[in-house]
Amino acid sequence: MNARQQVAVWQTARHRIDLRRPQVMGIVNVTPDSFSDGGAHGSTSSALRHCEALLCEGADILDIGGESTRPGSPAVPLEEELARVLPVVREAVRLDVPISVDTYKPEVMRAVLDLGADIVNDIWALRRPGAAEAVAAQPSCGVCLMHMHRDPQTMQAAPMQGDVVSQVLLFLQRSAQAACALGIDSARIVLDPGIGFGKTVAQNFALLARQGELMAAGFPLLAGWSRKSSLGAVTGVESPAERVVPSVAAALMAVERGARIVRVHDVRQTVQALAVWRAAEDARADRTPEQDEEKQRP
Ligand code: 9MG
Repeated sequence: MNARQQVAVWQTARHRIDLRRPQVMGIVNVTPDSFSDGGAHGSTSSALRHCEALLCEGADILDIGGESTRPGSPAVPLEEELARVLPVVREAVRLDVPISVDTYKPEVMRAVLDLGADIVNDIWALRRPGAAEAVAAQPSCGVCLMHMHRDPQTMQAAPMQGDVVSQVLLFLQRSAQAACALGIDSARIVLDPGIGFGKTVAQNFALLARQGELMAAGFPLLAGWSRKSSLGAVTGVESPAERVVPSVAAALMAVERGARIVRVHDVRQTVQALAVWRAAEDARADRTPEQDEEKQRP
């Protein structure tokens, strides 16, 4: 299955997201320990200002999270995560844009879906007890199922072995099948290779180089390269906040290879890069078969 044959809509609680155009998911960290923004959006009002700023920059979806997924970062207690995320989600759902919440805890999933959130973005792919049931219980919310090797505390200690692309594909296919078996409609599901989650730099780039193989699962793909350490490794840019150009380059390459959603910190720059990509795509689509034949004649 190539990019043009992919499913064109992501069904979420309040929005049917049109995936014919690549979607930019803006990251809103409500964490004091966030690896890339130093916790600048740690309070409700600054998080909401950040939501509004990302929308002005062209974000199509907002992804709000209350626990850092940086390798080695500690798990946040349930009450703390609820206290960080709920006040932000309660206001963000008024912004007339799909609201995604990055969580693996079923209690948080239920609470944010009750507040009107549209999407659950789960780095554990609904493998934590009760998570799949929490999502299945909502008639139409969207869900992103991500591949992760081990867990955020231990994933870099022993990265994956063998052919990472085929293993990730198999995992994503099985995760989607398990979700569908619980009654989650396939139109609600998006898959994500989980860049950086228990993979070496070479394995992350293999997932980008061979991203087309992941399309065989038959679901839209989300790619999250933004500011990740693999980009630092190949560019020498140490500070995550300074990895804007590498992040935009990776997002663009992921879209070129078929990703339909990119999860990014730097929305404005990504939107601009994708406008250039789209202009070229539109120009290609405008070409008639006759014009193509004409061009090929000597
Ligand atoms: C929460 N989070 C951090 N990185 C991510 C990625 O690459 N994909 C998704 N879906 N979520 C992520």
